[in-house]
Amino acid sequence: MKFIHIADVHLGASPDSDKKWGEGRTAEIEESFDNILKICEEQKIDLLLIAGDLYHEPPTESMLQDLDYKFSKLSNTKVVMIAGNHDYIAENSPAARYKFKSKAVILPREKTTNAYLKDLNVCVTGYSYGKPEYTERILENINPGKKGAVNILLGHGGDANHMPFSKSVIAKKGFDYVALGHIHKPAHILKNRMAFAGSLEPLDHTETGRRGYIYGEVTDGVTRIKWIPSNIRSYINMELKVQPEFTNAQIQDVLDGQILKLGYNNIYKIILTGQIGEKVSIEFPKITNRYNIYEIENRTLCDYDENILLRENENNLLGRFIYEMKNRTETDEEIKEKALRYGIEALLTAGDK
Ligand SMILES: [Mn+2]
Repeated sequence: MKFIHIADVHLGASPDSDKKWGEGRTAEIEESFDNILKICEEQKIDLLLIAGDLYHEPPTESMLQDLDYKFSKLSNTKVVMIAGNHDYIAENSPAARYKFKSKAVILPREKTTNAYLKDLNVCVTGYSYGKPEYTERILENINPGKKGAVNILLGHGGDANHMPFSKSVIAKKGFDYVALGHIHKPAHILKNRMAFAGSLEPLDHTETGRRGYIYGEVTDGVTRIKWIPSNIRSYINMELKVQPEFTNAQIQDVLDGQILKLGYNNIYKIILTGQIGEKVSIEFPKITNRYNIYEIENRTLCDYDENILLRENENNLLGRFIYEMKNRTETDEEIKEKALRYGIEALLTAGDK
């Protein structure tokens, strides 16, 4: 039995809507989900598990119709999903009433239920959110639904306000696999038995690194899983090291080289390190316009001449600091140099000499 486990797709979300790449992100999130359905079809996946927050907000009826249509095109794959805290199923909401024409199942709101898939001999047990928060330890009270079947738990949560649970309590229940959602960073928390798929596309700049899905197989009672990256864009924190003699053109060169290597599509936070020359005025908008730059953090030190600074500040804290540092003998040269630079920078920035 081959399965794919995804979670936290957040269809309908529009991250970075104020940035130039933000406009296309909603469509890209959907494209990423469509890619999963394509993989299901091509690899004849038996079961697609969606562990909550497929939608960013509770879906409308027309959204469910579109989803149903997409699922109806899968010739081999059955779908079982739960609602999470974002797409919770309120009483009498479209999701509470909707009857799928395809073979997909959304487990009902606010009760432990299972879907037994006879031809696969798989029993998926889970609990759909009916409201945005549950502090109760609901997942810890769910047991395998059918003896002799492959038992899967579909759960969403893991923090204090979203069905907190202890991994070891759930591990003892005897599920063949526990497919989790809610935590956006993918995490394989119990070997081949329990994992957070993580978000399918990163949903804000704190979600750095790759995102994707879990591919699993259950053969003769043995489960094996593997996380596979599949996201269209990643957030990357990238160091850009400058040297005092660098001009704008040289900085551009270094940046071009690094981004070429890491991917033009990705969204970058640039962390500037090294030293910027005293006479260089860097024109960042000009340099970074051709890329997706979320933010630039300047951690550079200016290229000061300590001797001039020392002469000009003989009678104040800055001068004393430089004097003391330069005359220290016990420290390693590199550390001394760094301490001197950081200290000068701090004192100059504080403006309190
Ligand atoms: Mn969630």
